[in-house]
Amino acid sequence: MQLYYLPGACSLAPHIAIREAGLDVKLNKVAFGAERRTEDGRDFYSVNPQGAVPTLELESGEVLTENAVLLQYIAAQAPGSGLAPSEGMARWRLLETLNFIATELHKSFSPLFRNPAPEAREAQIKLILGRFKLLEGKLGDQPYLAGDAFSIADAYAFVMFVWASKFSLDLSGFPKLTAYFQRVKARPAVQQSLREEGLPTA
Ligand SMILES: N[C@@H](CCC(=O)N[C@@H](CS)C(=O)NCC(=O)O)C(=O)O
Repeated sequence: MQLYYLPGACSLAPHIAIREAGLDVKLNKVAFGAERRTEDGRDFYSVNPQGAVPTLELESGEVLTENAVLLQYIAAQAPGSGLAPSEGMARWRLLETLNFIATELHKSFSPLFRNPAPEAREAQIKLILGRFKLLEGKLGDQPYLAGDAFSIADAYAFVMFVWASKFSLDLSGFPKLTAYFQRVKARPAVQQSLREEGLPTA
């Protein structure tokens, strides 16, 4: 399969999940400029009409979009990896957390990428910090969001941490969450993904 990505964007989540699962992938870095071009020079809109990453092209040629769906697809390709509980309440809790990250956290960062005026920025950061507090509540005293094992929800949550660092958000009020993000960051698959995207690993 082929993952279309932009370094440090939300496509880092499926990238991490693929590395955690040990699946084969061709990484295709998309250039976001006046046009959007794949690494091999194609118009990215011809692959995904939305022009957004992550986009996953399967061996069959089918194209899958929407991060929370891609992550579940990747977990399903490696059932032994434990990246997603496949049954019981644990499965529904994982889907709940994935959806929370996608709709409440991920999208609340979007205005920050558009360089808002200082007041709007402050208000948005307050909103985001409130959502990190909720995420910390979901984590509780567990090592990972779904319990003892790393899951696709952790891959997605980690991107939110990368963005929090990018925008210098103060997460010091969330000690459990920051310790958790450091735990995720130390994982070999996460380190590999960061290196492959040319992002800081320390
Ligand atoms: N609904 C999509 C949104 C993905 C998304 O927001 N991707 C961003 C990068 S993190 C992007 O490519 N934005 C460019 C654009 O939408 O024009 C998903 O959940 O995967």
